[in-house]
Amino acid sequence: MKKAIITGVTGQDGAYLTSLLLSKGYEVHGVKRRSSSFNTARIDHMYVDPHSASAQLVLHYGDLTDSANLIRLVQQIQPDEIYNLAAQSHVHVSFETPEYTANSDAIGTLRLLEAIRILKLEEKTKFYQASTSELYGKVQAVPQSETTPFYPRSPYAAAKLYAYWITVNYRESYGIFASNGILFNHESPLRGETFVTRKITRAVAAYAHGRQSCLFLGNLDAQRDWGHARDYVDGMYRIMQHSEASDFVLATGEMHTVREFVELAFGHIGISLEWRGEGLDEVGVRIDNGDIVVRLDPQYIRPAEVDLLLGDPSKAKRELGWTHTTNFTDLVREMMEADLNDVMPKV
Ligand code: NDP
Ligand code: GDR
Repeated sequence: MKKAIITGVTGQDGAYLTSLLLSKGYEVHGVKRRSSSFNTARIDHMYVDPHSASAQLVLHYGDLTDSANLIRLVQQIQPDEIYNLAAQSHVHVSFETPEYTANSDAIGTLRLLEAIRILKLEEKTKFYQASTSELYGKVQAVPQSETTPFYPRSPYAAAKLYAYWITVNYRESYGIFASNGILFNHESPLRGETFVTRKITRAVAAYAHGRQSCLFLGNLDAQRDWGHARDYVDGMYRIMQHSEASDFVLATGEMHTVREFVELAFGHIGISLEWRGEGLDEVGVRIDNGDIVVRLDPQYIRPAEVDLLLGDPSKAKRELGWTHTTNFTDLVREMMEADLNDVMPKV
């Protein structure tokens, strides 16, 4: 039985990846942070009493800012694979907490790679780094592939840039099977509530239920290549089973604006919108009755924005046989249905 460590097991991708690896017969060791309230809602249904012989998911306390803890866990578990998904993953929040973001997202990655090296597990333990399309930042070329130059635009992206290169460096220096997945935005009903897609689907569902009258957003013109998290964790797994360590873009190759996402979400509850006004005075208006249901709020505008991300996943398709299966319309529909029913799907 293969053993995998997943850092960030309580997050969106952690939940989908845990489900995938358990279905493949792995013993999964998830690293979760101590919290004053429960933070395991996304994975609770997969957890069985550790006293049971069928327990394949083990949870450990840990934190990417704590080297001793990470070394001890890697030593104790002796994993075949480590998926480093843990991060302060919110781009806007990283402008408020730049030092913490660097510590967890950049140095945290180094700490895990060092654990592999210190414990002499270079031959045994494969390493996956959750790299991101945010590395491309200020647009240098469209679409973006493994060879497009990086230009980070936030403390988050700058921290992830270090993590990307230290992963490459440990592969080249010590022969560790260490790969980067450069993943474009991926969403699901399990997406964190403050990322724009989930913020929109929750607000539109609350509107449908009469609990919220207006949705406040920032830059409606930002364009993203949005896929489904379920497809992307399958890509992570394939990256780790590939014959050699390398870096791969995972993306849909299709791009939409935040505005289109809003229109589709309202369309799902039978409401058509038109946009009136300009700049920060722009509003989204119901065509049938003239109610303003979307307004802009400058607090959601970032100090530096990433205007446009569009991925070219041809290398992943060619070498891993990976492609996305859920399109944009189906993604919005699935997220809307979950939020309208107020259920967190058991993935
Ligand atoms: P989430 O924000 O949903 O999950 C992040 C996870 O990291 C949570 O489990 C969180 O714990 C944990 N975490 C945060 N800080 C620490 C820390 N210091 N020590 C240990 N654990 C920590 O992110 P996603 O699941 O969406 O993304 C997974 C990874 O992929 C992240 O690294 C993200 O940056 C990256 N990524 C995501 C993309 C996306 O579109 N989703 C695209 C490209 C990259 P807790 O639950 O306690 O907060
Ligand atoms: P992103 O995702 O920054 O791409 O990072 P997010 O959903 O936060 O923003 C996408 C775009 O929407 C614009 N936007 C808003 N964003 C938020 N959060 N809230 C708003 O009210 C709002 N209004 C407009 C943003 O300005 C932005 O342009 C995500 C994270 O998962 C990262 O961890 C990951 O690395 C990248 O995707 C790829």
